[in-house]
Amino acid sequence: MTDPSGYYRPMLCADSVKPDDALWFQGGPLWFSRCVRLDRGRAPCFVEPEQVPADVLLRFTSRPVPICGLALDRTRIMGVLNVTPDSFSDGGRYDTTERAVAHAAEMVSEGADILDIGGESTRPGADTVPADVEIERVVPVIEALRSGGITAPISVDTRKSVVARAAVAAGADLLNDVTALTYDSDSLATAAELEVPVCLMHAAGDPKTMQEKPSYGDVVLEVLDYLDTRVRAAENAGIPRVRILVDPGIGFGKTLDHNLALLNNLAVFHGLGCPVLLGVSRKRFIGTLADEPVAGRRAPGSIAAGLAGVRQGVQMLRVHDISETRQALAVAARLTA
Ligand code: HH2
Repeated sequence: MTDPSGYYRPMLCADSVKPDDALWFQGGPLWFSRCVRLDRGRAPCFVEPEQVPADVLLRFTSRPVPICGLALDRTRIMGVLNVTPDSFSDGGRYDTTERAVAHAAEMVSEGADILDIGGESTRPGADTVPADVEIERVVPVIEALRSGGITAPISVDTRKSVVARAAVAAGADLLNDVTALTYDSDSLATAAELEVPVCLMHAAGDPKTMQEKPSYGDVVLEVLDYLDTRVRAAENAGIPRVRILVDPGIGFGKTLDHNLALLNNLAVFHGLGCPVLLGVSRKRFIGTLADEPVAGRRAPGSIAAGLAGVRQGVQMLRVHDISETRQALAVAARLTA
C-alpha cells in the first residue's frame, strides 16, 4: 500500500437513512458515501468513492470470504484461552488442561465463534517460553477439546513454527502470530504447507522491550505499510490472501496515542483486502483511559472499544469476556442511528 495515490478510509455508517449513491460496505449492513484520504505529512481530506483506486474500492465493497467456515457478514467473537502462568489478565487461571477445557467449553456456550489458545504470554516484559513447554501447554488442551466434541474452530496463538505444526496436527484450524510470521524463519513455509488461515499482527519489537520507547512518524500508515508488506510476503510464500487476517496489534509497541490513532482509523485496514481482527480486551490503554488498574475489571471499557471497531467494519474481536461482548454486539446490531 505504499501507494502514491494515498490511503483511503471509508467513512462507515449504520444509519437507516442512506443516500441513493452510497455503497454498501462488503455487502452491508454498513455503508459509505465518502472516504477520508490519508497521506504522510498532509492533513486528511474527504474524497468521493469515484476518486478511490478501483482495486481498493472493490475491497471495500466485496463480501469477505469465510475464514474457518465462519461467514464474516457480522463481527465474530474470538474467545481468548491463555494456558499460561503469566498472561496479563488471566495468567494461572487456566493452566491445567482440565481447567482450560472447562473454560473453553464455557466460552463456546456463551457465544464464542472461535477459540484462540496460547501457551506463551506476549504481555510487555514477558519472557520467551521454550517451544517444547509451549507444546506441552497447548496440545493436550486442543486434543481434549476435539475428543470432547468441541467443533468450534481453534486458533493457536504462537510465534513458533513447531508449535504451529503440533497444534494443527492436534486439531487447530488457524495460526495467530503476533509477529506476522517473522519471529521464526520457518513460519511462512510452515503456514503455507499446513494450508490453514493465518492472522498477521503488527508488533513493534519484542514483548520484552516493545513498550520501552515506541515511536512512529505516522503510526497508522506505518502499521498499514508493514501489514501490506507481510501480506505480500505471505502470498509469495504460497498463502493466498483469502486465508489471511490482519491485525494492527493494539498495545504491542504502542503508546496510548498510537493505540487511539489506530482505533480511530481502523477502517483504513480494509484496503488490504483481508478481514480485520481487533484485540483490545482488558488492555492497558483501557486501564489508563478509565483509571482501572485491575485488568479483570476492564470488560466495560473493552466492549466500548470493541464496538468502535464493529462500527468500522472489523470482522473479528478477540475477547476475554464472551457473554458480555455477545450481549453488546446483539444490541448494537439493532441500533442504526
Ligand atoms: N493480544 C494478545 C495476544 N495475542 N493476538 C492478536 N491477533 N491480537 C491481539 O491483540 C493479541 C493477540 C495479548 O493478550 P492476552 O492473550 O490476553 O495476554 P498475554 O499475551 O499476556 O497472554
